[in-house]
Amino acid sequence: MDQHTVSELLRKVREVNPLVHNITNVVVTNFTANGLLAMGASPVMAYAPEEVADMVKIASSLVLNIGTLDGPTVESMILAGKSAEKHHVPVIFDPVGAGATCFRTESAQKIINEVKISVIRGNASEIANVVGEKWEIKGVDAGSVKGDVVNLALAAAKRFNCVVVITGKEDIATDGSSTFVIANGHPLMTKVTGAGCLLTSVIGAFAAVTKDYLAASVSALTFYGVAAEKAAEKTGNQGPGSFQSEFLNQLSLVSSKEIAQLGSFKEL
Ligand code: ATP
Ligand code: TZP
Ligand code: MG
Ligand code: MG
Repeated sequence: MDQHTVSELLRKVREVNPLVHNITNVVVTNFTANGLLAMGASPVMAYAPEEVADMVKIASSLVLNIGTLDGPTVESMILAGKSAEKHHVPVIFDPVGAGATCFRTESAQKIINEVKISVIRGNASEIANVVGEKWEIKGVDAGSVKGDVVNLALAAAKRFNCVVVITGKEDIATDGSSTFVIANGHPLMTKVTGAGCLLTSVIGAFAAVTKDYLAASVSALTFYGVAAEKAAEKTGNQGPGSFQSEFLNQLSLVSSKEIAQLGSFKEL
């Protein structure tokens, strides 16, 4: 794939305006809805066991995020996930904080075992902990990365038979055979809570318009990273508050032409 694929999938998202059903955490709910709206998708948050299966039926993708999980919400996620499989809706999973507590690790593994997942996106520690490696994690933030992130992503993709995305300074996306490294992004992203969670939902928007979930992931990562770079260029000396609102602006403003100029990824 090349920058043209990214531009074309972004154009398609903005044309189709896909409904992305999110079961996410209380920290990032508003930021996620605004980010999806800005980029040209249509967000809905719905958690009740009485309605999740019906909401998934009319959605184009389902995003599951365990950032502020509790027992009943995990059960809702599994109900929604089963409905997604029945209705051929892709599921994108963010195992926020896996490894920080046993409840998070075990809930993440339960969701992966019971739901057919198309893409898992997390920081290196979260992905390591879901595959049973005990990499250090500080709450929801990755600890210092000590292992080989590409091998970790490959192992996870093969184990779970899905696309795995590991983010950080550089992002990795693999389906277990083809692997891409995406260089776009900006360190100010680490100063905005929900930067990772919104990215998972943005992958959901791209996965709604193609069945090639690796291309969807690489496209989402490139688009998102370019938006971050443009926001930093405009507001970088003003601090995270201005950066956060300009980042939302850039999710709506980044054009196909800018992706062709600024997008930076390579296949390993
Ligand atoms: P963590 O909680 O460990 O920060 P996260 O779930 O917030 O993880 P990130 O890894 O921060 O997710 O990724 C979110 C976005 O921020 C991605 O697009 C990623 O490329 C970008 N990003 C994160 N750190 C950097 C960095 N140091 N330089 C450039 N971009 C970064
Ligand atoms: N605590 C529980 S969920 C959450 C925090 C701070 C948000 C994490 O968002 P991200 O995208 O992983 O930074
Ligand atoms: Mg972060
Ligand atoms: Mg995260």
